[in-house]
Amino acid sequence: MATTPVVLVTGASSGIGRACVDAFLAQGARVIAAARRTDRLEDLRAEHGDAVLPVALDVRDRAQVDEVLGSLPDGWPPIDVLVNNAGLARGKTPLHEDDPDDWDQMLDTNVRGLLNVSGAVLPGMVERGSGHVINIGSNAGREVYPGGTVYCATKAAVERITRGMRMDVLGSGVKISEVDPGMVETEFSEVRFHGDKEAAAAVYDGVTPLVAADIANVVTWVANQPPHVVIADVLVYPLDQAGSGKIARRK
Ligand code: NDP
Ligand code: 8X3
Repeated sequence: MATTPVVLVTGASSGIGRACVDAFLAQGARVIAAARRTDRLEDLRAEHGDAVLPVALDVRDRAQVDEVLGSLPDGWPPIDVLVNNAGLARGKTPLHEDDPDDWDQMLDTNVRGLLNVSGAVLPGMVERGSGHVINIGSNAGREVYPGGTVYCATKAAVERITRGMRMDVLGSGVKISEVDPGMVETEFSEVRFHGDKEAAAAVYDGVTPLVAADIANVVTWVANQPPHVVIADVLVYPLDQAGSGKIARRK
């Protein structure tokens, strides 16, 4: 990374994204923190001052992504590291019982959103001959589980896009990596279950899940490798997980 790298984190208002902001700041980076909930980003700015640039961004909106990332204040670009983290699951019902609006939200955020942001940032990296894109996938991209059909498909798409991107930029000096978390306790399940806190809490019942900082720790490790080293992908589980739904619950 550059001496004082500039890192763009999408989905910086919560969970893994928020933890990545903290971890990169702790290493002396400057961070562009992007999400829709700007009140939370302003809190980040209040806590960390000028090292953070809060940016209101809905990754699904390509025109907004191009406009916002194309008009960052002087002194912020170029972006050295992009953490494509914004993402979500909606619902956990069989496909034939799903609300199609949930499919759209997952596909638009996890796949099109990642492409929109990458499309705005990658050309500059390739032109400069340096930069690092770190995509947050999931163990769910490596397998599928009942009720996770579309979410798993979006994360499988992230895995394919990551591999393809790496081939596309080969020889340019740009690094492409993927970090695949297993079960991490964040707002993820609350979002998945449409705000049902009880259903969300049940996901972590009797388990010691990962916390967001565990993943941020891996993301910064991936970002801090020597110039000639690329961590292509990493799968991170809590001790009590061996696959999607394969969880040891200790009561
Ligand atoms: P959280 O719900 O805590 O955080 C999700 C973040 O994504 C929020 O900051 C949210 O911000 C942002 N986001 C959602 N939609 C959009 C959008 N349209 N535009 C911009 N930002 C958006 O969940 P996690 O931290 O757990 O999730 C982060 C990533 O990790 C996701 O890609 C998820 O799929 C992945 N993951 C999570 C796992 C887990 O067990 N928690 C396991 C494996 C992968 P806002 O609402 O303010 O826009
Ligand atoms: C989130 C992990 O197993 O709930 O990507 O799909 S899982």
